[in-house]
Amino acid sequence: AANPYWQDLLMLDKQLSDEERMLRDTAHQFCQETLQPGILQANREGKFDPAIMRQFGEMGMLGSTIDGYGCAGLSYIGYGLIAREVERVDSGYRSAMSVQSSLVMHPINKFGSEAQKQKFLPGLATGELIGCFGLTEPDAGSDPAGMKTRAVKVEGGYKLTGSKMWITNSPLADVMVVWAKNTDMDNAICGFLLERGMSGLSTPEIHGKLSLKASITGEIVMDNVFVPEENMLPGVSGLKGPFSCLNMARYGIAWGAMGAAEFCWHAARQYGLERTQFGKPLAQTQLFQTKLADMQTEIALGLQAAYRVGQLIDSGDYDPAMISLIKRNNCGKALDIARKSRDMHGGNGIADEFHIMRHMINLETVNTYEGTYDIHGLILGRAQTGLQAFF
Ligand code: TGC
Ligand code: FAD
Repeated sequence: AANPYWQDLLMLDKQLSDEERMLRDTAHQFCQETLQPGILQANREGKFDPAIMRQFGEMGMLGSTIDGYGCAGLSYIGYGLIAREVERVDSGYRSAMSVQSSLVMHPINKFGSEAQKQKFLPGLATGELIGCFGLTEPDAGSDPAGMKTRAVKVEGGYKLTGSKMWITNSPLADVMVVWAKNTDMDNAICGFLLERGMSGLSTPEIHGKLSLKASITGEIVMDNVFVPEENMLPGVSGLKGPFSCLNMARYGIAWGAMGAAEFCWHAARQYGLERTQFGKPLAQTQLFQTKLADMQTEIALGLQAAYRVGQLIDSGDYDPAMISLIKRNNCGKALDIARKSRDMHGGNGIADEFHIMRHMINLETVNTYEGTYDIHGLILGRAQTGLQAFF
């Protein structure tokens, strides 16, 4: 008989508190009952239903680490456990949840004025408002310092001109956290809260994506958009503004990628138990078993690492390099696991009903956004040698 702990040999379950286990189980049930049944069709049609944001809101899954303003005030371990369950269904749904939480609500909460918090956080927490985060540009991806978007001081505010590319949820967003060089502050990068309806602002959808199809992605095009002074984030300037948001989102991705990987691992195991070739179950062959062992190992280690970083974030002792370590490792390993699982499913592996190839293709994006695999390697390289090799 199989070891009863095969899914959790390092017993992460026992490291969690009763509340954390309950949170995980509630998130699991919601994701499996509410999100999983519709994902096949959503992915086929390339559609993101904004009602999902309101469902996340009802479940307390938006801005869940924030205290007050209608948010749940969870620990970062709790946030990670949620991300893992959402991404077990689809990386695009986890994207929607983590952009809203870590890249929109977190900067407003951390760097915003009280008036900005009151105005935006409660609506973002319920999902009535949808937010997005504009850092990347057509000519500035891995190197956001090269951004061209400018904020020029005018009476009562700023005029923003430029364009942001590959922005999750921008076509649906009511509020957009946009990072721009402030010409009034020696071109320091500042954050601005743009609102739909501002003159000169448009958010065209990007079509033709083969990955993350159940997530909507677009541009933010700004042609002299007037942004009132009170919509500038007062609490930060410089690249540490956007990067400190990315720390939180990247941390959630490290958990989320393990959720997608677990789906692919469990499916491969089940498929191997049920599928017979050459007179015996595939799961009884040596090649199949060592592949399953590799999956089990990387997932158990990846979850432990994410848990450890969560503890350090919760105790205030974290360093961004440790987040690069788990974002890079867990995304890269999840992608490898999904590719292996695809192979182990044979021809069925390419059928969308089996969900494996969707996860695999999604993980290509997850391995690229929020700092590519290689960029996080360079961050880790710099952190141990003191030498930067970016340029
Ligand atoms: P560098 O000189 O390293 O730093 C500039 C300033 O920023 C500070 N800093 C950080 N602060 C907090 N957390 C971090 N992780 C930080 N990293 C750097 C740093 O201390 C410095 O502060 P100060 O006060 O001295 O000025 O800047 P660099 O230009 O050399 O950076 C290089 C590099 C490669 C590390 C950086 O550019 C990078 O991380 N590039 C990757 C870009 C990226 O991740 N883009 C993500 C876009 S958003 C997205 O993908 C959302 S997908 C959402 C979804 O759907 O889930
Ligand atoms: P590039 O930076 O051009 O990199 C191309 C290749 O070159 C990569 O392999 C990279 O690792 C490599 N490379 C780059 N520099 C170096 C170097 N110095 N040394 C060695 N190799 C190097 N951005 C946002 O701001 N908000 C969002 O909501 C958002 N959502 C996204 C959603 C999707 C579906 C996708 C695909 C992207 C999203 N992004 C978002 C953008 C994402 O963060 C960028 O795509 C990512 O940071 C990489 O930038 P790039 O695409 O310009 O690639």
